Amino acid sequence: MSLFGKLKNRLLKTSSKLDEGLEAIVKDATQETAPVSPQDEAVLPVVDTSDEATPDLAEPQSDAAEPVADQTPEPAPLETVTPITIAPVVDDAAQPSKPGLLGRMLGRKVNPTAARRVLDDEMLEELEELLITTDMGVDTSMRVTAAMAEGRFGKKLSAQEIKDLMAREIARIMEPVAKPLPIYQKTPQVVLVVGVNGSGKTTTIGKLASQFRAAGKSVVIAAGDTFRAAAVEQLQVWGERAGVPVLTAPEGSDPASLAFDAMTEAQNIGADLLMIDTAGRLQNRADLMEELSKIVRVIQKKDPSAPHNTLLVLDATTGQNALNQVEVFQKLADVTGLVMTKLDGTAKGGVLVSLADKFGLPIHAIGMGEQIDDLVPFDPEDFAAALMGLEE
Ligand SMILES: Nc1nc2c(ncn2[C@@H]2O[C@H](COP(=O)(O)OP(=O)(O)O)[C@@H](O)[C@H]2O)c(=O)[nH]1
Ligand SMILES: [Mg+2]
Repeated sequence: MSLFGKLKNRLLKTSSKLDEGLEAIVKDATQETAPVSPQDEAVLPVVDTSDEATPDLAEPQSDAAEPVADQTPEPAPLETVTPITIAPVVDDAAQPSKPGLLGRMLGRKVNPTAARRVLDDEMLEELEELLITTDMGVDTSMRVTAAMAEGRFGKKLSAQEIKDLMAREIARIMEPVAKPLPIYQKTPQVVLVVGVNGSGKTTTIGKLASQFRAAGKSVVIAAGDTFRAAAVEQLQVWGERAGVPVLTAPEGSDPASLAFDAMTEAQNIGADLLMIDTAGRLQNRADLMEELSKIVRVIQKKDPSAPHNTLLVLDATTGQNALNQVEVFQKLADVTGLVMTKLDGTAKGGVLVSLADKFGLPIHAIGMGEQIDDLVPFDPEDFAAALMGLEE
């Protein structure tokens, strides 16, 4: 299955919620207002795909090669390495260079028989509320609806056209943050992984380690969540599967000293990447901050430029709460990028749009399930199209 197909299937909960809501909004008024006459449709080339719609979306996406220079200025990014080691190579090969998925979708013919409703304030408000139900947040929902309404007030729109227009705006919002995890020349590249308990840190490390390993990188994992024996075992399973050494310490021992040992080991064996798992208990912020900064301090004894990435892992099922978590973790650590997990099976997928809009932090990958392949690179067009339930 294509990556888009998979994404679309997994985002079904959010997209079908949007779908049903949209149909209801459009249908509602079709019943109230007079039936659409054929002339009405003819005058309304609402989905103006030809010129306006495509250019910005169809532009070649140079994200893959783009360094995150503004986030982490010190280490020089490798310009030759395509840092989408997290992208399943097979799927890419199956899809010849995409001339903008959305662009192609928006080029569809307008369906003259579809139910339509005149775009007015009331409908805008209903659309806004619909987006809010997917946890897109008030501000972002308003931004999306306002943008889609621009120049279309008083015109009749079908649910399909609204979806297309919204997808376009969502993709536009997310474009700037879609950046794969950058790979730096400096090795071992240290990736510190933070986030609340249960957000998916350990799983994400396992998936990333496997994918990096499959891409020929040597990886070392430090099982820094020493509070939970289960977390250590979980990582060991992933490590075994991927052939990646997992450094562990006895339950309850100091994660910083484990991180230091892991750094030493990674340097000794010339590893490309060191991924450090951490505990995510938030009951006591001061404790957590102290623990994270201690880890940072000790690895900086070995490499002052480390950690090169601090990934914040967020659970999509927590909805708008993810925004608070970003704020909190930005205070605790120098967050350089996000991974959002559990987008499969949640109706709250809109939260990712909200995050992109509000923080502008790079989104490196998204988790769509519990298997290795279920961590996929973040593609704004695919995501927007899948979120809105567009068909290719
Ligand atoms: N459905 C789904 N489950 C996930 C995903 N990522 C992690 N999980 C599950 O979420 C639970 C918590 O994950 P874990 O990695 O232990 O979280 P941690 O406490 O942050 O280390 C586990 O049962 C994982 O299998 C995802 O993308 N989709
Ligand atoms: Mg864990």
